[in-house]
Amino acid sequence: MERKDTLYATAQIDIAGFRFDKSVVDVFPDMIQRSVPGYATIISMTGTMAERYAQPNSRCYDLGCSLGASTIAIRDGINVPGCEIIAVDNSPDMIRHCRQVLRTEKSATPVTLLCEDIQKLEFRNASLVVLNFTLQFVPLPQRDGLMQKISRDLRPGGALVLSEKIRFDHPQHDRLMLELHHDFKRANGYSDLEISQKRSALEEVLVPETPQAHRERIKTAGFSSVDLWFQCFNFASFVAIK
Ligand code: GEK
Repeated sequence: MERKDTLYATAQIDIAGFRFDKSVVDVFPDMIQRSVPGYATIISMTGTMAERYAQPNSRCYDLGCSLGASTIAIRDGINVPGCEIIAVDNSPDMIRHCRQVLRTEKSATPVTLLCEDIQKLEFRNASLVVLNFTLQFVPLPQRDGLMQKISRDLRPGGALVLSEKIRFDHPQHDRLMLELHHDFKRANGYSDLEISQKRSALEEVLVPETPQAHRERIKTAGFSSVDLWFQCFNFASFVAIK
């Protein structure tokens, strides 16, 4: 049964930096649903992207797969023969649990699960690379290199789906989006204490960038086009084509 996220419900004296450990894994589906506006839409449309962009006899990568929600959507969307999905996460607790989740789901498309840092990968023969809320956890100076590798290895006509928490240059607009996100969390049952303690835990761990910064990185890396296909408050998803 899915457990409710109460990790930040009681006051903590010292708030440690957020980590994807066993305590997070246990509540992850509830946590992400109640924290990320549009999460269910983004996951289901990731399947729609797979339907359109997965090429026969190619690989689809799900980077930062957590418990496999995007992996399953990709798997359900693929309708060409000979595809393989590579799902990657550097949290051993996530990978362990994801393996159990995937075992209960049957499909003709094989999934290889890797417990690895996505920065160490090559993306040979990829037709689709999905980064759903993962790039935001990669240290800033390393994001350009990762994007360049993805662009270099993608097949022509291949696609990148990048979903992120974003920030805005205009301070008033940034504040408004932040407040609307907090309203969303409050409406989903999180208290002010939970919201503020989680915010502290993520402070130096999740580093959002502006939509312009994402577009520039993606274009500079060599993609032929990039645009937003979804946004709700300070959460957005881009699709880029090589
Ligand atoms: C979903 N995509 O449900 N290498 C590999 N994994 C990483 C790295 C890294 N360098 N950094 C972070 N992660 C999922 C949700 S969650 C988003 C993704 C969130 C992993 C980390 O362990 C975690 O499982 C995932 O990226 C981010 O569609 O919790 O806000």
